[in-house]
Amino acid sequence: MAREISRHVFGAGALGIAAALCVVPGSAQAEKRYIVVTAIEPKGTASVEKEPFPSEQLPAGGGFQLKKPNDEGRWEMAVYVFDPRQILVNQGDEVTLDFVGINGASHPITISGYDKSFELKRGQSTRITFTADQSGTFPTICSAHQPTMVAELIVAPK
Ligand SMILES: [Cu+2]
Repeated sequence: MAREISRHVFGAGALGIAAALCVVPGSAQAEKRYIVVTAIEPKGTASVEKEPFPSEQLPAGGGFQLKKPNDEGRWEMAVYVFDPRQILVNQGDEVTLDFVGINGASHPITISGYDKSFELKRGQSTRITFTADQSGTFPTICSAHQPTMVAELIVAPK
């Protein structure tokens, strides 16, 4: 039935039907999306005996955490990030982002373009629900841990 209608409307054979089905405006169904976004701090440690403590400065802003060698000569490198760092949804989707604080006491977070600001604390989950009505790329930023703690909310146009 659908094939007959498509042939009638587009009259271009099998390839035409496939192309037409992909580009019919408004055909994408809005979905409910639930995505967990964790605030985490991957770490690496080393001993000065095997790896010298780095001498180069890292960018300021709180995102990079380089700790000097302790009494045993062990030093540590860490970085605050979101996981995932890119969140892809479709325009029109009803999106719930469930932010979960795992590492770091507090994260002041803003989703620019969608006017969402909140503080995420360790041990808490903060759910942000909205309709992704604007397409584009919207930075999601923790102001306490820059330049590393940035995720992109990418809303693909309908
Ligand atoms: Cu943070």
